[in-house]
Amino acid sequence: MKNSEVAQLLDDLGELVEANGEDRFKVIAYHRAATSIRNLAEDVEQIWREKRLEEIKYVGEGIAKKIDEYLRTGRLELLERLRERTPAGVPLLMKVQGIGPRTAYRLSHEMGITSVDQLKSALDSGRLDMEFGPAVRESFRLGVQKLQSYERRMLLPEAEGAYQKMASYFGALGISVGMAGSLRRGRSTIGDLDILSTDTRVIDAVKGCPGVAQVLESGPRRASVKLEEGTQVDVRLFKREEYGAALIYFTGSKDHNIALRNLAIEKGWKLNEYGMLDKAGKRLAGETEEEVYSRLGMEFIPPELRENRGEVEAAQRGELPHLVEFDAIKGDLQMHSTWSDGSVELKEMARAAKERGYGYVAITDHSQSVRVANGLTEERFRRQWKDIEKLNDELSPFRILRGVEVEIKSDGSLDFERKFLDEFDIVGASLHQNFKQDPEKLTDRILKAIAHPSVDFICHPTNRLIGKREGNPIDLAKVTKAAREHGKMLEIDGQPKRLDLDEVWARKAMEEGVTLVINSDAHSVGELDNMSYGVGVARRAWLRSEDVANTLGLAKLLRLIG
Ligand code: DGT
Ligand code: CA
Ligand code: CA
Ligand code: ZN
Repeated sequence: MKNSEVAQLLDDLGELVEANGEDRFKVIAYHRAATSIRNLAEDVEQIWREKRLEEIKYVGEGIAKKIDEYLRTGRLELLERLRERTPAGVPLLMKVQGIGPRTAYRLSHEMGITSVDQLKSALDSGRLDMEFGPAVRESFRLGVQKLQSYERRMLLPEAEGAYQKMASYFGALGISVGMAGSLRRGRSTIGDLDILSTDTRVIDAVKGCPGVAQVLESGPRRASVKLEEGTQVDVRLFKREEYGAALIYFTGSKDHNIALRNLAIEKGWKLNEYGMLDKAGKRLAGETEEEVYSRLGMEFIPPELRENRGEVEAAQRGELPHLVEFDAIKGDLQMHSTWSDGSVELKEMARAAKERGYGYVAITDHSQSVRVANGLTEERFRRQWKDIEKLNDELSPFRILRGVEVEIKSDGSLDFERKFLDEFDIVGASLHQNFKQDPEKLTDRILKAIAHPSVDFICHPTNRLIGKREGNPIDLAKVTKAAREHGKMLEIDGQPKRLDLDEVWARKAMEEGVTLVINSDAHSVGELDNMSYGVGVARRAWLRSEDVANTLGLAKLLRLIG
């Protein structure tokens, strides 16, 4: 069936006609015919053979002629001519809300702006100030922002889900594949997926994978496809003896690769995605990653550490840390229930956590001033504690700790008096409100909370929301120093949109001697799985079990938080 191909052709035509500032009605006519053909049940090629094209809704004589030309010759002259005479970037610029063909033409032809990025920097640099009024520039800016937020990088669950779907499709065909790229390194955001295989069938198979919308590129040893959601997937085929070297290369990061390649060069060798060879071209290693690292004279480097942040040197000295593992986690110290803004009842959260093999959890519902999250008053907490007590009898030796995510108020004081706070088993403090304050004030609020004797840890310290909001501009160096001095913990919040502290600051905190705690911050049973994302950050931060409080058994943990 060529229906979608022909529809795409007409859409492209419409876009280019519009870019050339032609009759609005023509543009609409092309797009309308495209939609009509895309939705046809019958094969458009069959209809064409029977010379019935004009019977298709919205297809008149002119459009029928164009479809005929394309199906006969495989080309459309008008389209090619329009492509040639349309200045570069015009169709792209027209994707920005508020920019029509005339403006796009002007931006491109007169000002040499041919991409959305260039438009953005022209706006920022003031280059357009003489050309467009402030209201128009503002509307451009909003349009660019909106467009770029669609082109964002993926968060981990989306990327993992897409990968799992493809891996199980390949699995069902008996094709084994391996994950590479930023997803294997566990980065907090993922640009595209990278998949490797030694099975020659993989290149053809990926084109037929459910969810693939478009084949971007295809050759004997590589294919790039686009999924319906817009995600790009790069698939590459290697020989068995190359696979380890290929896995290292495509796992990256680029900086890590460069460091390895330079080491090989120092030894007079050559390292690339096909293997490691000596001067004479003799193969030294390549089938497995272990082989390559060991031939280079170093320990195997876990993918999470491959960022060229000292891991190569540490591996040469044999001094890589033994990274914390998911199985070492014994409990989860931040989660919410229907008492505040969670979507699941306390007893269900606790049972689900117990089923996951944890020995303890803390229920940390919000405190009273967080009204949007249905924060609890002292009186409601006391009622919640009765529930907790009953459940603890039922679930013993599993233990639910009385916890709270207490709000740090604008002046740095906490939402409850110390006397009441001391009745909780564990207190996490966080800041959800009023972060328009200046950086010193914000930092001060956190420092006060750290110094408060009832507080055990700071929840999601910077309060960033990936892709939406930068972290608060607090002085993290001061915060980690204070945490060490007061013996307080800092959290790695495992929510995929938070991952806060991030790996860089979690590592600095650890190096300062601060203990970290990894929590799910779950608001539903499924979100208890956020723990694994938090562990990923911890590993990227070089943390070992002994750096993480909730790898301790209950008795030791209680001693730690005293
Ligand atoms: P992403 O997709 O933006 O989240 O990040 P990555 O790390 O998955 O990057 P990607 O997909 O562009 O490329 C996959 C890996 O391939 C990358 O981590 C390292 C390797 N690679 C790509 N381009 C280069 C390059 O120019 N030089 C070297 N040495 N390695 C490269
Ligand atoms: Ca990638
Ligand atoms: Ca890629
Ligand atoms: Zn919170």
